[in-house]
Parts: sequence; structure tokens; C-alpha cells
Amino acid sequence: MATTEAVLDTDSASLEAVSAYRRDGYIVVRNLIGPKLIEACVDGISGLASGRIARKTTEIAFEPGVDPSRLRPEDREDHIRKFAWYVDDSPPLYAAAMSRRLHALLDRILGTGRVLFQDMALIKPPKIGGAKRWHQDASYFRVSDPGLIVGVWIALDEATTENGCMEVIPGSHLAGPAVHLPELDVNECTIRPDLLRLQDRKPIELRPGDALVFHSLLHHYTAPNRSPYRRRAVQFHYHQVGMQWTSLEEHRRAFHDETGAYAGCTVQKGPVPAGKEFNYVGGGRIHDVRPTDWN
Ligand SMILES: O=C(O)CCC(=O)C(=O)O
Repeated sequence: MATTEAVLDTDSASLEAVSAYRRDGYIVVRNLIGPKLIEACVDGISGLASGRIARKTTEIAFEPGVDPSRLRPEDREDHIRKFAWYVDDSPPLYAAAMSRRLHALLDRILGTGRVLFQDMALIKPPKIGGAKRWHQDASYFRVSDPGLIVGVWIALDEATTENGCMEVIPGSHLAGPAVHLPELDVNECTIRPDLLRLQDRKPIELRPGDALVFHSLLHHYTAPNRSPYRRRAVQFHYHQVGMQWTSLEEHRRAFHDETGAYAGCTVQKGPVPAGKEFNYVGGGRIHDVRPTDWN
């Protein structure tokens, strides 16, 4: 178990941060992005939701049961569960992914040379935002080495236990790939409950602009948002150069149960009704990392 967690509020990526990342599987970075970029990112999310900003690559998924055709454009944002692939539609969201300070820190933790391979935002709207069940992100990625992947979750609103902040189990990445239970909706795939050290769970409350940097094997969760408060956040996944995308069979070697059966989240639980098929696409849309300052 972790003794002290690394919380960075300076520009230097200390050895303590590197050591905490390896030991705990995460670090918290205070004020990773500043007020102007936060405001521009919020405007980007709102504009993509309402249609004010054109969605060329951005994909949107609404909370279950929401009929978007019944919503006014300005009300859509408060009914959306997930945005994906938005950095090419929004310069501020791209700038957040390419933050110079972030990449100086990641260089220190993981070494130089990485690409952005996934940009996603779960914005957990007030009152109706659903949970994201306990999982390891690596269960969704068929890759050669999950240690070469890092997730970065940046709060755009205050994230608290009330509105569904991230919760983590410190050090859980050290136990390696965990058995996950598949679901018809792959987004609902979750770690088998007996493998969760829930007594050690730790909420990570963040202020706007703060970030959680976490290992792809870290057990993490977010609760439903029943509060009246928004909890918008953006999430980026990067991998170091040289990491290989592999096959389902290779992924099974890491994610399997006691019988040897596949226990990752890249295959949905059947039988799958027509129209609900999930087709796994590894690799996503790759962007070279070009560290940027936003003024
Ligand atoms: O933003 C959230 O609520 C959860 C994000 C997350 O854990 C994920 O997408 O893997």
C-alpha cells in the first residue's frame, strides 16, 4: 500500500513522482492546464455537443434511454455520456492533449517518444450520469506491453465524490492483468469482484485543470452522478513508441481466467442481437505528440 501519494504542483517532475507512479500506479498533477485553456476546452465540449462546432471526427454517445431528437441543441451536453475522437475538431482539446508540461512529466516517468492513440471524454451529466464500473484500461487494448500505456484524465469541472470523481485502488497495477467479466455492452465490462481490494479504494478529488496520470493496469471506477453538478473531464491515452498492437490470442495470454478462457473487454458477451455487434479496432487514431503551449 502507498504511504504518501505524489501530488505535483510545480513544473518539475521529481524522482518522487516517478517512484510514486511506479509504486501506486498513479500521480495527481495540480493545475496541469490553466484557466484560459480550461475555459476553451469547456467551450469546445459545449460547442461539439450543440453542433456550434462542426463534428468531423467526433463521435457522441448519449446516456442510456435518452432520445437526442427530442433535445434542443443547447440541452444536448447535459445528456451525453461520452465523446470520442474530438482532438481534430477542437484546437483547445488538442492543446490539452499536447500540453508541454504533461509531456515533460511523461518523459520523466516513461521515457521519451510517445503517441496519442485515444481521446475520449466521459462527461457524466448532472442527475443522470451513469457509473463506469471497476476496470483496467489495458483490458480494452490488445497490446504487447500495458506498461507502455498511460492514461491522463483532466478535470474541467470540480470532480468530487458527489459528482463521480475517479476512484482508484493504489498499487493494484502491480498484480497484473485481472479477470474481467464481459457484458453485451463492452463499456460495462468489469473486474471480477473477488479481485477488487475495495477496502483500499481512494477517491481522487480534483479541481478544474488538475489531472490524474495513471497506469493502464490500475483498477479504477467512477460513481454515478446524482448531483446537480456537471463533472466534465477529458481523457487521453498515449503509448510509448515501439509498443505493438497484437491479436486477441495474445491478449488472452494476459487476460484469462483460471480455465484459460479470455477475460479481457475487447469481446462482448453473447448471444449478440443483430445490430448490437461490437467490432474491435485497435490502435485508434494515432497522433504524434507535439508538445504545445496554449496562450
Ligand atoms: O470519466 C469517467 O467517468 C471514467 C473514465 C474511465 O475510467 C475510462 O473511460 O476508462
